[in-house]
Amino acid sequence: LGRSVCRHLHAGPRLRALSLADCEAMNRGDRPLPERFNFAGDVLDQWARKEETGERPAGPALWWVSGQGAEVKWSFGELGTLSRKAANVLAQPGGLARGDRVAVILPRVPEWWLVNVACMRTGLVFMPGTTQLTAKDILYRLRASKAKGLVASEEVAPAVEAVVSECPDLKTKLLVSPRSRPGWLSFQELFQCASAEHGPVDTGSREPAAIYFTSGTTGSPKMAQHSHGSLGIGYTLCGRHWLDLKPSDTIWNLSDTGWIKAAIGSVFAPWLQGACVFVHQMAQFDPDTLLDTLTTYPITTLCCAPTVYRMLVQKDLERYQFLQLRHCLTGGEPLNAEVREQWKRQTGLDLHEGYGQTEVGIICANLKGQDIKPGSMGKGVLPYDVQIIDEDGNILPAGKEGEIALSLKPARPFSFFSEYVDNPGKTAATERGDFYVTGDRGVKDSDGYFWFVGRADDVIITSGYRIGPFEVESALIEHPAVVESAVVSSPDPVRGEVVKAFVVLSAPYKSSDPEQLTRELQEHVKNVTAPYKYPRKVEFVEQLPKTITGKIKRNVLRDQEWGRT
Ligand code: BCO
Repeated sequence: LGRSVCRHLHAGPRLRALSLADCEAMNRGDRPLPERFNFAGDVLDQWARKEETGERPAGPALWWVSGQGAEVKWSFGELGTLSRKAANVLAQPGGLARGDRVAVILPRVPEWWLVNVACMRTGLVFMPGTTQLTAKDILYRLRASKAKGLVASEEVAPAVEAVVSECPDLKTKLLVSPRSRPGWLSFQELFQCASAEHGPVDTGSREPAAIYFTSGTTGSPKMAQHSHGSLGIGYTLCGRHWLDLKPSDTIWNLSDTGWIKAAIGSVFAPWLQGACVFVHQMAQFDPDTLLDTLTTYPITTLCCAPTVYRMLVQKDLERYQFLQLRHCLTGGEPLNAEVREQWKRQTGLDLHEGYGQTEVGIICANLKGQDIKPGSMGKGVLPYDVQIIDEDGNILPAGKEGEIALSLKPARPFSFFSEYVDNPGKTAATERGDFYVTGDRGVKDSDGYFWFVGRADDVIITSGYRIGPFEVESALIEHPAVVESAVVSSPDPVRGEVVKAFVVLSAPYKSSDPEQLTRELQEHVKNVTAPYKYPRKVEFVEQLPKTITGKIKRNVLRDQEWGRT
């Protein structure tokens, strides 16, 4: 794609008088959200103009490397031209129109960023998914969302083809691959001949922009919907004060394209600040490749899950001379004080933890320049008023454990998700009195620092993923060996916690070799649902603890795992 960049200037960028300072004022609550907002038109195209006038230093907006010699470097101007071409592909011949939902299941390839921006330009609702999704996951997502379009890579195509006949709403399938495939439109071919003339749709700031699927204790993942304003303006202060980015910075955020952390760290927060987003495709995560990359490329800012840092501190880090690394961030799961200390000792760099959720973005963080209390996830960040509340919605005093909650007064913050689509009951359940409740438990100390305690429900937080036990139990029950199961978290030195399944076996399997059966069940789960959810520990039991009404008591098993009474 890099070679096909047209040097002529973009068509009709609609520049509004919306500055970074305006966005910051909105984040602080000092200014209302504008009626209309489109990140591509109002932010990205402004940076393209600043490149032309020299107000932004020369340097890429997106710098992608494959790890096998291929490289793409796009300025904001080039990103503008190319994403306009992509927008034209989606609109025609893709036949997709404003408000249509589009599932985008791509690995970390440059096209993911193009399609993302193209969806903003055309007003399509972007629905990212990890390439670990299986046919069953894809079917659920396409049907639940009534997606009209799908953009996928070759590795995902067979899973899509296996279920597409059950998705009557899906009318467009675009394949991102150098090869064509029957039944698919070729994104690459259409892109080559697409026009670079496209004016962004004048989207409303509260108009739906993206849907993220999130796991809960019960049922299938929910569809958390975000607006153009919540994503495109909501991360301004986070980009400046947590990520500490300037236009001269280059950030590498490792998150998979399927998670909101990719939107935060690899799209909105960096590009609001005019910084460069660095991407290493890295099909399979490898700590050595990560360290080599930091010594090869001028990455100033690194963001990855605590599990990654836990893996990195096991290496001899003093052997590595990082080229320009100056600021390190982490989030998605709790960071141990000990890992922070080891990273600091070996690299001289602090780890700045952020805590957040798909629904509301970053809630607490150790901002640059703030004193860090090891083990704490920092203080509440704007635009949020973060409190610890009790079961009746009352604010608890410092030092008291309760649920982490965000004030809905004087108004629901604009950076919140708008709703769980088609699920008013679950949307309403996130509110308690004047607060949005996170479902996480914590403590606020007398200095205003927050300390994570754990989930208030059965959701498992492992390697930065949030996994609903029900999804794993549903996968296990499809295996003939499983009569019933209970899935809970279990401690793990590298991944923080892992998924553990307690399994009651059916009679024919009771005499099976436990190790072999464990492997079989693990493979089975990896095939039925996204592999990152598979139980890394399995224990076979005669029966599960239950309430008098027959409900499985996961808490008893979880307490047992964690050595709690
Ligand atoms: O460990 P195993 O090898 O036994 O299993 C791994 C993979 O090998 C396997 N797998 C992957 N694709 C497969 C497959 N198996 C079969 N077929 C396939 N197609 O499944 C297991 C996946 O586990 P993993 O993803 O944890 O892999 P890995 O390589 O150990 O990666 C480690 C991490 C730390 C890089 C990875 O876990 C990770 O990226 N974690 C971060 C997740 C994240 O970004 N979370 C943020 C969510 S958004 C948020 O928190 C909101 C904040 C505001």
